Amino acid sequence: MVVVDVLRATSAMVTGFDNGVVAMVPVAGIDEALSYKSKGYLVAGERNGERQEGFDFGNSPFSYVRELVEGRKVAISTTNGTQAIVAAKDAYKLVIGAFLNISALTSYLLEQNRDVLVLCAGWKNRFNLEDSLFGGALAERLLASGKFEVNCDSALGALHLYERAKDDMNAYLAESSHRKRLKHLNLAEDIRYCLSLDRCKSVPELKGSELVWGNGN
Ligand code: 3SL
Repeated sequence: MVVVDVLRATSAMVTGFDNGVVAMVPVAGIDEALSYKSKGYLVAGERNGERQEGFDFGNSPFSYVRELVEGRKVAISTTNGTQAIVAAKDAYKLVIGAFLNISALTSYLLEQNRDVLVLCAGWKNRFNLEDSLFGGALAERLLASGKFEVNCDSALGALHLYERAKDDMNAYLAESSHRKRLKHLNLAEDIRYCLSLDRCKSVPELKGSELVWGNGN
């Protein structure tokens, strides 16, 4: 199972690992996240895009600077991304996807040689475009290997969307709800970064209740 929340939870996670985070605990609730402070964790995340009181930082990938996070553990709670992870925690294997790590993730999945299910976090239990674009991008790469086939309309739909959008995803998403939401919060730089490909090498994997670096590094 690949969990994705392109804007911005899973993009922040892979950036964190690439910058030296050693483990992340995704939790559903704000108080639960804050309870990790006394155990020496940094606490990160947001509700409706905004950092919560008592959190060390919000959900911007740019908050995960090496000087701050290297060697640290992070407890993270977000509006949708961590909810999806918690909901899927019993999957055979759960890994984190983003455009930022899509090549590393593709290699990892090809090595596993198992069926792949993409769980799009969406927004408050609703469809969103950006996570579906990621699903299409990943399906395109897996199909190109010749080792996978697509047997469901949701993957086909995602592939068609990605085909339309891939030359300029930022422009394609101009009218999408979460892009507009983040733009109002002055997060245009976050959006541009989260839509860029292959800036990270980590594939975080859930082991017990913690995400750790799951692929070779
Ligand atoms: O919903 C989430 O998990 C977040 O990624 C939302 S936000 O981009 O931080 O607003």
